[in-house]
Amino acid sequence: MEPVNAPPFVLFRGLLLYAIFITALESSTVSRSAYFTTLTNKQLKGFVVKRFESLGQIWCSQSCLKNAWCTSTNFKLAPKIAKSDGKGTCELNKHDGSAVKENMFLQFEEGASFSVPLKGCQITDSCKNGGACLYDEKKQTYSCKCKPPWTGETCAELVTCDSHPCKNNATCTDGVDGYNCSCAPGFYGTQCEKIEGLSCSSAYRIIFKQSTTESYAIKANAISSNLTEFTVCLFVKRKDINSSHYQCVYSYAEASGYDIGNAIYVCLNTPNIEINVDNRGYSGTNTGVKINDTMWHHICVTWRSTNGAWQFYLDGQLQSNGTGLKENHQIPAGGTVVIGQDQDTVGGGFQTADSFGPGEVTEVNLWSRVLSASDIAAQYANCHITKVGLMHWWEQFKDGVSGVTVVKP
Ligand SMILES: [Ca+2]
Repeated sequence: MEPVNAPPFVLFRGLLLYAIFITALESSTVSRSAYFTTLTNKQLKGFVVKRFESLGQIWCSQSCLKNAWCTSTNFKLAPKIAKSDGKGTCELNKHDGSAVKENMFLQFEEGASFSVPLKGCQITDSCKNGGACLYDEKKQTYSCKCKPPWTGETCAELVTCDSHPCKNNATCTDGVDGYNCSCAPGFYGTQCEKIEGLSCSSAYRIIFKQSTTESYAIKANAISSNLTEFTVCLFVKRKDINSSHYQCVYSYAEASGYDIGNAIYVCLNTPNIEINVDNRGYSGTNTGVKINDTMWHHICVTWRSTNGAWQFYLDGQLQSNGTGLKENHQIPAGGTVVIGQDQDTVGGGFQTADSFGPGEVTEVNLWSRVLSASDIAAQYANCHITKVGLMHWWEQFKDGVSGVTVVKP
């Protein structure tokens, strides 16, 4: 994540458009300061909310700033008697843009001045060095969201290695143009915040230290209606590809009565990745695909009752497919999804030989439809998780973790 500098600060308010408009109309009488536009010998009539004696124009403008509703001021110098010293009458106005645009409300008034303050994101270059200006209409404040390596209220200060800007065990070096991160293997980006092969680096991840029945994420009642088709996708990283365990990374089981069966499973290591629907003790379907490195990978399995058609995608590409996998079957609703284990009973019956680890998992989602190839490619490339037909989603597993480490982005 880019650093966000959020100390909001107020400048004079108003709209630059008005200033341009007024300049064109009243060019001979316009004067501008850094932060507000002023028309001399003018007053806005009919919008005064508050009137009081003020020490001067500046104080009048500051009073306007202190009142969120104030949109402009009229200031009129007191008659030039002894020691008036710039004092005068301050009026705070409240109106919308049309009041100023329609010049009819602006009337000649000798010795008066009408001011529309400018502020925040309306002032060019409020945020330096490519920083984004975020305006809070309600609070009438703004803040800058700086681009690395810049920081500070207006993004004018350079971030240095002192603030540890480099992530994921990167090496940081200070330079004249700011810090420079040298990323550890598997990471990239200005701050090494991005993970190779894992577009969804903004989601939490769960780490399985080893193959054990104690480590999993679980969600009961994960599927709310019977499925005649589905897609399950996840990002997974193995840390030991020589493990002989089954490495079941996803299983769905429901209570309609079988001992060692899952309604859906995906196991990584059998020796190719194996998927199954309603297995009831039968062996699964060999996808012919395997993960034989320790990088992040994206997996999607699709299945359709019609013809029992299935597809297996790895890293956004269709790798294998087939038919005859539980043709005309319906997957019953109401069961439990476990990530990192094979279920031999609903929500339990875990065996170390079937468990996943060591490795990491993130963004495990299930849809009640067969996603298109482009949906799946977009998910792999940009972490675009389509909401259409989403049946269970990753955030729902956050409260169901056990024996794993949850890593926040
Ligand atoms: Ca088992």
